[in-house]
Amino acid sequence: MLRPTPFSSLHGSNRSFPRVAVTAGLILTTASCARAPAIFGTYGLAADRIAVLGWVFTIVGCAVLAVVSVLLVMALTRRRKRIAESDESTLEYSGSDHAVRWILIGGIAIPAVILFFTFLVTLVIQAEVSSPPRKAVATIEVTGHRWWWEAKYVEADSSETAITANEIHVPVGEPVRLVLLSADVIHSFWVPRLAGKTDVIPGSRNTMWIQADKPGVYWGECAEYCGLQHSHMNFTVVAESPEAFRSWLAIQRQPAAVATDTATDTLIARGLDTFRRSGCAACHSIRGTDAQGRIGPDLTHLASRNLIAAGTLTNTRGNLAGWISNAQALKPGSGMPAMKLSSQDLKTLLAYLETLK
Ligand code: HEC
Ligand SMILES: [Cu+2]
Repeated sequence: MLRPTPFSSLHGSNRSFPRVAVTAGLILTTASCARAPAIFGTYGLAADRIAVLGWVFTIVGCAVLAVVSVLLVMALTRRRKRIAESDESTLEYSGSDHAVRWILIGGIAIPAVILFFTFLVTLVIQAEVSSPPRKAVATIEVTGHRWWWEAKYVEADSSETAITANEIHVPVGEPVRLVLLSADVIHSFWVPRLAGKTDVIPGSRNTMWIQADKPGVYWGECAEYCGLQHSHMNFTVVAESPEAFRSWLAIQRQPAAVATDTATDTLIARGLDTFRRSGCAACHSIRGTDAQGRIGPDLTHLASRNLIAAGTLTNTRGNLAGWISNAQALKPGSGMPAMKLSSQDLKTLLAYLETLK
């Protein structure tokens, strides 16, 4: 009888290894199909040009790989010529002459031409995307925080400034200038379908521009690892008609709908009171009230946003309740502490927050 060796289990797993590898490979490839590769489906001038650059490099790279592979196969399979004793010296001489020519042309001249060509294409496209085709219609100061984005619409009159978080509205078909600032570490601002990445560096003001050619909601993310919740540092760019954009901006400039003493509904008035008593104002601002905190997102128009916590949750009553009660369970390490509120306080708070349209 064959006794199982200590390695029998290993043999078993070895045999199933190809199956595991194929399954894992399939899962990975189908997972990547869930969303079309964003950099090739572009909706903005800058991203278009970058996609062209991507294609040029892909095609040139594939062509070089194909030619080199064919040469390699030829070199491996070619049979060596037998060198006759008598004219060994002459053959050797012509052989090395041949080799030198291969090195000069194939190893230096052709690569130099290819590299020069790709360098030129890069320079041209870099120049094209460095500035917008027209004067930007708005300037937005975007500040990266661990782990969310603040967007401030810069106006000549600072009382007109609108501040929001993680949802940047822009007019469709118009270039918008972005000034990128960081409150802590290096982040990177990236909306793959609209433009290339730009790093967000503490102490410096990097600028870029974006333009969306079609109305829609474009997904953006932080593209520079910045700590525990880096993968939950997302945002959206909402491109809408210039009229819709202007009316959105007009609302965002306004102070909160229900300010300090105008709350007539008792539930809502008690909610604002809960907000004050619970220490939320230490970190959050609600313009039009005495809440002036600057650590977390401005909540003046919280109810107008589709997502909260930098794209982590949809903005529903249930998610808001869960977020406020235990943000640390939903986004561990985030700057928002778990707030222990009584169910009555939470109810009034939610009623108030829902008025912040
Ligand atoms: C110590 C500071 C701090 C306190 C206190 C605090 N928050 Fe926050 N809050 C934050 C930070 C930071 C974020 C951003 C978290 C993230 O997305 O990573 C946040 C996010 C939020 C958001 C999501 C906003 C958005 O648009 O994504 C809501 C809503 C919110 N807080 C409500 C409250 C309420 C209500 C209270 C009081 C019961 C409160 N917070 C107390 C720091 C604080
Ligand atoms: Cu980041």
